[in-house]
Amino acid sequence: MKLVVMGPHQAGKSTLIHRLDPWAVKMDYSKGTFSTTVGFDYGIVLWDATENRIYRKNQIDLVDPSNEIWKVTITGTPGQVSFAPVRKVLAKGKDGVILVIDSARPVQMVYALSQYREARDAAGPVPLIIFANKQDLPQAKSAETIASLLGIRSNVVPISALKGTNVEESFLQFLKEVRRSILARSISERLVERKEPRWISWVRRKLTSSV
Ligand SMILES: Nc1nc2c(ncn2[C@@H]2O[C@H](COP(=O)(O)OP(=O)(O)O)[C@@H](O)[C@H]2O)c(=O)[nH]1
Ligand SMILES: [Mg+2]
Repeated sequence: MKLVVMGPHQAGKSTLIHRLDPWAVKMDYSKGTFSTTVGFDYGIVLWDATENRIYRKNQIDLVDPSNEIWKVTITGTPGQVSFAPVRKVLAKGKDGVILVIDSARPVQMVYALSQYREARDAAGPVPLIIFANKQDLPQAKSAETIASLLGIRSNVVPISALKGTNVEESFLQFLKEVRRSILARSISERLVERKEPRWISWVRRKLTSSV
């Protein structure tokens, strides 16, 4: 399962990825206040879909191999406006998109909105979730306000990547949605591969399921 994390510069993408995978690779240039992600963050976790829990690198021995286990890769993207072509490449072919927004800086919303469109175009019809980050700050706008600023109705979840509030729960919820979408896609791809009319597949399914 391949996920991509998008969002404006300083929204909290690196913090989120490191919260999910403390061993994530981070490529930041840092000198005083002049700090930025120049490349991208990259993390890996294992998801036990049977028990719905996440395992980090140091917990691999605890994984029960008889359960349904997914390797989940999380690729961050550089958030600056000028990096749009890089984001496009990184978002291509991913199974799900996480958009991180700084809820305390609604002026960023215009960048968030353009990245939302970018993500939609680049990733295609895969699940997308919006994390309304930095909810620990008193000036943070609510998830509902963020949703209405973006002009969308659902899938905006309040989190604090810094404190870890609501991160793992929302992430697990999203993994379930991505899993459903991957399975649905692989079924329809198989139908296409067989190159037979859909009604024949339908009859075949009916016949085999009644045995
Ligand atoms: N208060 C608060 N600060 C956060 C949160 N998440 C990230 N930050 C801070 O916001 C700044 C930018 O975070 P970073 O993860 O580097 O953003 P990125 O540019 O999107 O990768 C850093 O100083 C973080 O410590 C959060 O949930 N709450
Ligand atoms: Mg970063």
